[in-house]
Amino acid sequence: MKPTPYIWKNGELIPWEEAQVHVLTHALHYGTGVFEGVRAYKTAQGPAIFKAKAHYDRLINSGKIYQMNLPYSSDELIEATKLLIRENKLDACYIRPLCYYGYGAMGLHPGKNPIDTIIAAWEWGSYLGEEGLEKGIRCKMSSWTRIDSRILPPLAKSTANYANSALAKMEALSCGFDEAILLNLNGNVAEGPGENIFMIKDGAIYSPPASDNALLGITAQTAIELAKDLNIPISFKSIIRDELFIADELFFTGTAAEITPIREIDGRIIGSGKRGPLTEKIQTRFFDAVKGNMPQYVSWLTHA
Ligand code: PPE
Repeated sequence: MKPTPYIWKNGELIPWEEAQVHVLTHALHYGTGVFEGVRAYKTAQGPAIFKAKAHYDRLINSGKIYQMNLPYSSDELIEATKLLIRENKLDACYIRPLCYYGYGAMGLHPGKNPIDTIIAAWEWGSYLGEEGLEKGIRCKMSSWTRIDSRILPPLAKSTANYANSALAKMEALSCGFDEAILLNLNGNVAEGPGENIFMIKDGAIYSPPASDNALLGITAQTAIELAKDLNIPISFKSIIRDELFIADELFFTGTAAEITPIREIDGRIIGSGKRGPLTEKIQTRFFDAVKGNMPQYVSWLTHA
């Protein structure tokens, strides 16, 4: 990761190196933080934040689930993000907003500890590799189960949830795969450690519903809108592991992962073993839209 000049913290821009926390920060011990992952893309009119409002609204909702009253509104955080992109002179970047219980008292109840808010931005290329975007990636069915809403709320993008994701990711990589796929406690397909999953069968697209413990992904919602505009039928339904094995095409969506085809699971070749035609159609439109090349989707972009 290449440092940028500034990080936004609690209303001000501070030098990257000075954005430090105390070792007794509450969130560091107990995972009491909520965050977002956002991207800004290079467009002919300068850098544009993709679906900024949807991301910050989800951040506020993550806070709500954790009974954290975030100190800033979506609009204030969008303005802060624009300032950060401009002052860091970034054309395209990944943006990481985080609200966390800071330093104060120790003990599980965060009590009166401050809620600190930071936004960082840096250049981050393709999450699962350029080759992955084009040729598809190899996945492992995880031995870890996706968190359940009776254990940790999967719809909140909280730092605590990502211990589950990190375990799955580490296992997949140590077994020689690119990424993991997690089932939920009922044995239905949930999602990747940092991605929603989509399955294509006989010309129709399916994705697990939120009730199967998948995050309400903003890229997933975008893929749904793009598929609808292409007249491809798309719906939410519970999916079992076997259905993935015999799918025509599979792909992941995520802010970091963008739209990444899946070409193999545990040694089984998916479809033709390369990016499928419907995946490619949606992926192409996605990249055109985020770069501001499709007038019908410019409302998704907020220029910095
Ligand atoms: N599921 C999970 C568990 C998840 O973390 C993400 C985003 C998604 C689905 C896709 O959601 P969306 O970005 O709104 O389309 N994962 C973020 C963190 C990745 C990381 O490694 O850090 C991201 O993509 O920014």
